[in-house]
Amino acid sequence: MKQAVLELLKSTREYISGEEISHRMQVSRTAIWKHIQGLRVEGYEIDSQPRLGYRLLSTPDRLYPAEIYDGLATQAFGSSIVYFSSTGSTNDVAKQIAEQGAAEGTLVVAEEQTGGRGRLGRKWVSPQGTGIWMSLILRPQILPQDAPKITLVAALALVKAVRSLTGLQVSIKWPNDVVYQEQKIVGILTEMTGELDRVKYLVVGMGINVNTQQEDFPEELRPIATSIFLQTKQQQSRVALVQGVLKHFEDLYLTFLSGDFASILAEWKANCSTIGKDIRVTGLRQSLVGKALDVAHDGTLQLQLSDGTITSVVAGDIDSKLD
Ligand code: BT5
Repeated sequence: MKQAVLELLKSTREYISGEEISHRMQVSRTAIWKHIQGLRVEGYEIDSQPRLGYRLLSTPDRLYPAEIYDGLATQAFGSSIVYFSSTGSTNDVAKQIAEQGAAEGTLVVAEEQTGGRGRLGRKWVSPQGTGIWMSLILRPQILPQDAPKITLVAALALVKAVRSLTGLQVSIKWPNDVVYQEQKIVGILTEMTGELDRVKYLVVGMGINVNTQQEDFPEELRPIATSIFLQTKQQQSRVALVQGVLKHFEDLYLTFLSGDFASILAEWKANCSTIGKDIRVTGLRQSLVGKALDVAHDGTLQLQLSDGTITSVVAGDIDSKLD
C-alpha cells in the first residue's frame, strides 16, 4: 500500500489531496497519512498543504527496490530485489536464499557491507551509501568449467554501463577488475555451487565505487582505488547505475546462453587494458613476468615469458608497474 501511494505521488508530481488518494486506494485518510509518514522516514521529501494535499518533492539517494524497479528494462534480472541498509556480505545472503530456491535474476543489494569479501578471503571496503554492493543469483545450465566466463560477461556489462551512463572511459583489468587508469573502481566476486558436471547456481557479486570520497577509503587503498565521483567530479545516480548494469548484464547473458561467447570475448578484449602490457602475474603458487599477449576462449591469459614460451594463466593478480 505504501508503494502504491508512492507510485501515485510519482505519477502526478502535482499536489494530490488526501481525499483523492484515499478514494483511489479505498483506504481511510488516516491510513494514507501513516503511509506518507512512513515514506518520509525512508527519506522521501513530501510536502503537504492544507487545501492542496500532498506532493512528492524528492526521492532519497537510496537503493530501495521500489526505486530500482521504477524504469528497470530487464525481463528477469532484478525482478526480485532483497534490500539491506547494512549487511555482512551480499554474496553470503544471496547464497543463503539461492539454497532456499530464490529464482534466477534475484538481486541482493546493500547500502553498506560490514564483511564485504574479495577473492581469496580478502576484504572489500563497502562504506555506507557511497557505492553499489550487490549480488545476482544465476542458474545457467552450464558446466562448472564454463562458470568463469560469467565473470567476463559481468565485467563487460559493468564497463558498458559505467561508460554509457557516466562517460568515464573505464577498462577491464584481467581477470575481474574494472579500472580507470589502473585504479580500481569495480571488483567482481563470482562464487559457484554445484557438482562436478553441473552448476547449481552462481552468485555474481559486484562492488562499484560510485560516489566514494577519498576519505572513505582507508589510507592503504588510496593509491590503488578510485570512484566514479573522484574521476568525473559529479555525483552519480546509483539507482540508474544498478538499472544499467542489470540491463547490459542480462542482454550479454542471453547472448552467452545462446552459445555466442565469441562475440562477447571479442568485445571484452577490445575493452581490456591488460593485453599488450608487460606484467607480473602473482598466483597462488608462483609469480610470473612476461607480456600479456591475449585472452583465450576459455578466459585464460596468454603470457609470453622472456624466453619466448607462451603459458596460460588461469587466475592471479596483475601488476603492470614493473620495476
Ligand atoms: C574483488 O576481489 O575485487 C572482488 C570484490 C567483490 C565485492 C562485491 S561487493 C558485493 C559482493 N559482496 C561481497 O562480499 N563481495 C562482492 P579481489 O580481486 O580479491 O580484490 C580485493 C582487493 O581489492 C583488496 O585486497 C584491496 O586491495 C582492494 N579493495 C578492497 N576494497 C576496495 C574498494 N572498495 N575499491 C577498490 N579496491 C578495493
